[in-house]
Amino acid sequence: MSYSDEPERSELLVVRGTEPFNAEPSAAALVEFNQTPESLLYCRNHSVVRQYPEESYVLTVKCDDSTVLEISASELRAKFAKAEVVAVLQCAGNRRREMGALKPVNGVSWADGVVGNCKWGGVLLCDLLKSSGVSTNDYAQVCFSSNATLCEDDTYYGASIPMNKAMLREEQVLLAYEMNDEMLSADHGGPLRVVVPGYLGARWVKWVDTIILSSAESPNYYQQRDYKVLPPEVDSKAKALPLWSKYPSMTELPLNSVVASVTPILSSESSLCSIHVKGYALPGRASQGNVSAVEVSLDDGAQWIPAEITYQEGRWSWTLWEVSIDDVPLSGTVYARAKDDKGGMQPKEGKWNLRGVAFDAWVRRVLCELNGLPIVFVAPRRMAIARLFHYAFDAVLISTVAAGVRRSSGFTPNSEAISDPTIRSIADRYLGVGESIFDMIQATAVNSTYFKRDTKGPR
Ligand SMILES: Nc1nc2c(c(=O)[nH]1)N[C@H]1C(S)=C(S)[C@@H](COP(=O)(O)O)O[C@H]1N2
Ligand SMILES: [Mo]
Repeated sequence: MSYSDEPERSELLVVRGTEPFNAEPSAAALVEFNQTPESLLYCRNHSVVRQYPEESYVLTVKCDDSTVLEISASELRAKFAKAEVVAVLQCAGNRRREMGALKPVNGVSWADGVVGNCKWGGVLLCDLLKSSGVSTNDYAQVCFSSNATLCEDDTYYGASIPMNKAMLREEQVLLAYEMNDEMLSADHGGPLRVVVPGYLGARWVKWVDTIILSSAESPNYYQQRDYKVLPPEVDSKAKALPLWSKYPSMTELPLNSVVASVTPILSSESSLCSIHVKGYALPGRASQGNVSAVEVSLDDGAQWIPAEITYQEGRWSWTLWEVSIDDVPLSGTVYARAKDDKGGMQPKEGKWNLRGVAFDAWVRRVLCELNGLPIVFVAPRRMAIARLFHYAFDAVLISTVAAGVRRSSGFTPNSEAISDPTIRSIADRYLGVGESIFDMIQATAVNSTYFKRDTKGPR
């Protein structure tokens, strides 16, 4: 496998590995968009990524070993009605880093950005299978493979889903060729990928070239030996080895929510501040319905404040939420938890497992640095933009007016002008008198194309 021919990637992603390419955006940036733009959609690969031309790309449908249909990707697009679905794609390893903090786990050290809510367009798998004339009732599983390249752990990438999921129209399982109204890019599986609303990303096979109807699940490594929740006592690869076959392959991920950003609004008169908290929530099992409420707590779960749900689009989308809270101390911890339609609730503790998958504990996020997060001073007029391109890592944004930083020459902060001693010490520590705020933002936002492009500073 040679990684010399990979596509260009968005600078808004934090790279967790280059061979294969694995990268995620900050959750703070993600929640600024109802539908995730491609520049903020994570990339998760077990192999090289290549561009395959649509015209010569052939999809083969087989029943066990015998081929029943061969159709090119462009023919597929021309012949069948287009179906569209807004569905959240999530890697099972989302929040693995938090689980790994309980006890080390195996896998890419993902934070909470391996998730994205996109509009997918393509052919319903049930339409294709019906038109092929095969007797789908005779098979229990639909297996997908991408034989295009070798993978890290197998000679191809494969996954499978139960036939009843595939054949129910309302489950909207797609062979997608579009994402967000554009042709699917190579990074996200173009010309053809599987979209399985409600299932973990690992089943959304990219560059799919073969569909096999079978009585058994896909024999592929990623279906049989990975993406399974093993019990907590299995804490080494050696212990896991004889057990993989005894545990079910993952399908749906649990009800979840994440605090994506906390923006404090400070006042020079008070030692308290207001905070604006934003995040996303994800539905759990389809039988439990969708996310019905999200609540946040500032006192370790004693009291809960309801958040406002600002976006939810149908059964398969994520939920965005936000809440403003006044008179809170300058440092502290924000927790969030989600509830579903059937009264289910996100658990306080998440269960540890060796592969670090399906972590669903109440999420916490520290309020202001003051404890560990960098502080960035932002001109009020730039606040919206700063939030939009919230750096590809966590930072606390403080409005320069709220912080008492005045404009002296240009945007050079004058720490003398800062009345609040805490804020002044932060300003001294992070800015240094004489350094312009914008240079500071640029230095901090190393991964932000926006800040890189505009070098002139605020006007
Ligand atoms: N062919 C192929 N399909 C694949 C993978 C892969 O490595 N190869 N990774 C899977 C995993 S684990 C996830 S989470 C999603 C990621 O999709 P994305 O890269 O478009 O975000 O694709 C899935 N489909
Ligand atoms: Mo994944």
